[in-house]
Amino acid sequence: PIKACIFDLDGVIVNTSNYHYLAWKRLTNELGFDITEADNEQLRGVSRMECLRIILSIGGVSVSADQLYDLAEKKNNWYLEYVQKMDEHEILPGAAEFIQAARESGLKVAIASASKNAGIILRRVKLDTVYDALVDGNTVNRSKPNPDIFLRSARELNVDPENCIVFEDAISGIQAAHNAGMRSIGIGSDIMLKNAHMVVPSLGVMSLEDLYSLENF
Ligand code: B16
Ligand code: MG
Repeated sequence: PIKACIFDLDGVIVNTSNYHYLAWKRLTNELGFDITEADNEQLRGVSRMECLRIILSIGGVSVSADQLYDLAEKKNNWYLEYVQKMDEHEILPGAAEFIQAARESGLKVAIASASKNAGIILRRVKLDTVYDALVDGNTVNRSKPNPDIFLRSARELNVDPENCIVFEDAISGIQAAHNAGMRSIGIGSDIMLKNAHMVVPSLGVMSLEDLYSLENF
């Protein structure tokens, strides 16, 4: 039986990826190169330091370990300026309603995000009271496709992995869910997320009935 839903944050509940993009772009411009939106797609669900490594390799730039840390902090400060301006209007269509419906039907809810800023974002959009557990980049080190973040979520909810459904927009996140022994629902393009058990363009078109149709998988 399905007992819990685990939601990724960026790309599933809010679109912070655009703010990550603007902040990374600013950093690369300072370093003398540029990144495209296609480059930004590679950064979905990837931890901050790993994103920085990917970006520097795109620009063919190498820096010392100290500089690496400073650059990541600089980007994060810019990113946080955008986040501070967020409010509940930035919740993706249907996300708040679906989470509430899931809870009302007795399912547990966790948010599992690679972001170290997940708590701040959830407060900004007023979704900080809708979950039973939050596992983020401050709690878990190994990033998706490693299953740690989802296994930790299941443990905090006191639900077995096989009874959890993961909602993810990143290929590595779908893989992490499967590595955790969980079923997955991809949010986005069904071509890109073809490995998921089900794909929907957004939570706005997802019903509890659709969710329970995964019981037999
Ligand atoms: P931070 P998610 C991820 O969020 C983003 O998709 C990814 O682009 C970002 O680098 C990562 O969080 C870390 O974010 O710099 O705020 O710690 O999709 O796992 O909710
Ligand atoms: Mg995501």
